[in-house]
Amino acid sequence: APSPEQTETATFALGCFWGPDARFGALEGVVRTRVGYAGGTKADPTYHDLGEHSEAFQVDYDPEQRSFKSLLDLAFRSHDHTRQPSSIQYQNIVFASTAEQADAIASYLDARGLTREGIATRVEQLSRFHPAEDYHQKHSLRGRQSLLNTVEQAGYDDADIRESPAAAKLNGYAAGNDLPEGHDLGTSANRTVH
Ligand code: MHO
Repeated sequence: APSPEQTETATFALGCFWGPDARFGALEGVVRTRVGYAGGTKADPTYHDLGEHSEAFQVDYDPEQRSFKSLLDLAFRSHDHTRQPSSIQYQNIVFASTAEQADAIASYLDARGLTREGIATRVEQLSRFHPAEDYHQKHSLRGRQSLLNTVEQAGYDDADIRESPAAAKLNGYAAGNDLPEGHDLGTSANRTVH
C-alpha cells in the first residue's frame, strides 16, 4: 500500500532520543520518524554544541490510523511527569505545533487531573526542530550491520534512512519493539484514551 498522503507531525523530548525514536517508530500508524534538537534558541545546534536545546524526536503519523492523543499518552507513560532531569539535553518536553495539538494537550492533562503548572514536564509551543546528525537517525538500525547492509543495498542513502517508513519500522524492531499484534504500546494507548 502507498504511504498515506496526509500525515501530521508530533514532537516530543523524552531524554536520549534513540529509544523513543524506535519505540514510537514501531507503532502502527506512525509513518516516519526523525531525531533532532528543539526547545532552545541556538540557531545551528549540533550534538556536541546544543545550546539550550534538548534531544527531541518527531513522528509523522496517519491521523486516520492513530490519534495525537494516543501519542501523547505514550509520551506521558514514557517518563515521570513529577521530575525533570537537571540536564537540559535530556529534559522532558511535550511540544504543540498547532492549535489543535495545544487543545489536545490541555484536554489530556485536564482528564488526568493534571495542570501545566503542576507538572515538571515542559509543555511548549514548537518553534523549530533541528534534525540531528545522520549517525543519530535510526540508531538501532544503524547498530545492526546486517540491517544497515540490507537498506544500503536497496539504495537507501542517509536521507532515506532518516525519512523512510521502512527504516522507521526496521529501527523499531531492531530495538526490540516488535511486540505481537494487538499488544503493542500504541494499541493499548489507543484503548486507554478512547
Ligand atoms: N551517550 C549516551 C547517550 C546518547 S543519547 C544520544 C549513550 O551513549 O548512551 O544522548
